Amino acid sequence: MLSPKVSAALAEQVALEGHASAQYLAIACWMTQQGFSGSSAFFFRQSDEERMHMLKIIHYMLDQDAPVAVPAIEKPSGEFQSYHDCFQSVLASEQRVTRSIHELVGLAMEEKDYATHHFLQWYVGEQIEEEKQVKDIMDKLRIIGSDGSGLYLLDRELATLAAAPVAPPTAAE
Ligand code: OFO
Repeated sequence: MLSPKVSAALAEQVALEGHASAQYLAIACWMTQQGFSGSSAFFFRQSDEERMHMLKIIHYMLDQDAPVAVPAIEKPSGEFQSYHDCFQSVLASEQRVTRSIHELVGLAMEEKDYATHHFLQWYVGEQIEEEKQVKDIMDKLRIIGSDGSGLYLLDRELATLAAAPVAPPTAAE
């Protein structure tokens, strides 16, 4: 049984994961329009993955008999100045999600909700990986600068990352 505070905070997290999914979908569209087919595939996959993160929380709430209402999703930004700008917005989005997950973990501890605390550990680990992945790509972008051949090679590299399957959402790990 979840406390009303924890239920409300999980519902906000559902909306945030949904926003991240929509944001990555907008980036995938921009990448397609600019001819970056590998990066586009990468962001379509990232969008699917964020949707799975959203569904995983919904399944957890259902398993805990908590009330679930599908929230409105904040409109994503569709305006990007450059390839680099897309990754700046991805890093900002991931850092926002990380802060929110950490606040949720703090709330679960305050409420002595050990089940939710345990459930959230998966997200803590996931955010460490996702932030590292974005920072690694941004490091490469710093080296590449505005070199077209470098961007071409990075785009091909992201195509290989896009090939990994997205795990289905199950509440328990
Ligand atoms: Fe990387 O945002 Fe989901 O958890």
